[in-house]
Amino acid sequence: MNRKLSIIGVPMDLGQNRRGVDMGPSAIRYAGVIERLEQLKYDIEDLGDLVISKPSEETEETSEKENLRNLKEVREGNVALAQKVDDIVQEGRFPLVLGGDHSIAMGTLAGISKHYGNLGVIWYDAHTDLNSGETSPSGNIHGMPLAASIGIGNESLTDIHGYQPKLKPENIVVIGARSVDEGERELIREKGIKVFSMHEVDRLGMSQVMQDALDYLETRKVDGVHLSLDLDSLDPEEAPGVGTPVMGGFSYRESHLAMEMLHDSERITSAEFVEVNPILDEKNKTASMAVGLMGSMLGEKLT
Ligand code: B3U
Ligand code: MN
Ligand code: MN
Repeated sequence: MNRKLSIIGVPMDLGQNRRGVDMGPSAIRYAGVIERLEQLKYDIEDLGDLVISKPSEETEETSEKENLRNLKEVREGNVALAQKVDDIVQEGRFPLVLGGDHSIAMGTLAGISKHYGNLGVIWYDAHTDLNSGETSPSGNIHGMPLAASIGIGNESLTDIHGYQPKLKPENIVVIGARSVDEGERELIREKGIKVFSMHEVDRLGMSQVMQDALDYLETRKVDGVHLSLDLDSLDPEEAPGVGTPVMGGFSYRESHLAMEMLHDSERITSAEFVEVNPILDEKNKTASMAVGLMGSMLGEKLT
């Protein structure tokens, strides 16, 4: 495990239409992320938060036509993030990105994937985020980052950081899916994307699913694994502070196990934790869970 960690916050909430996720990085910091990870003896560099611009009226008009809400600002934020993450990896450090809505995964992956020939991704989410302007029921770009990263969708999203695609569809594993749109289903079938829905987790248990996910990426001979964790993967009863809650999610315990297994695999090379919405949260519970999960992913153990 890389002992050098760089943390960057991305107060982005333009990838969807509920305000509040822009405060995610503050809430995660308030929940003690730096102190928690320092206890694990990491060399931590806190790069602070990126500045995200406010949308203009002109943007609203164009994005409505394309069914891509706040396209210009979402792209700009991701272009800036890609460069930051690129620099972090270049310096030999582990990027830990704090969201913000899930649209920021486009920038994170753009910065990381440049440094890998065959990057793998674990997408831990209630959704598959495989929409494009053509298929999206909402026009929200936070439902599109995985599609954009495999080169599907509007050029200004697919070519962030000047290259595409960032990922091969066969190097993706989705875990926790339970709300998938029709267009996304088609893409999953067409591209053969590996999805462990809640059905598989219920039948096999998290331990087996995680093992299968890691084994699958091993057969793909990936040279790095990025974890993209959307807090809405957890059950909203436990983690209410997320923008798009979907019933029937993971428990905090199951997710801890998943993170510990990921750590023990010694495969993980970067991570992001997204969609914490403190306005909808109870006593910063969801942000605290995010911090707990980061701890497990980075090797925190009781014994
Ligand atoms: N699939 C829906 C809902 C959604 C996706 N990601 C989140 N919600 N967080 C959409 O709008 O694309
Ligand atoms: Mn998501
Ligand atoms: Mn989600």
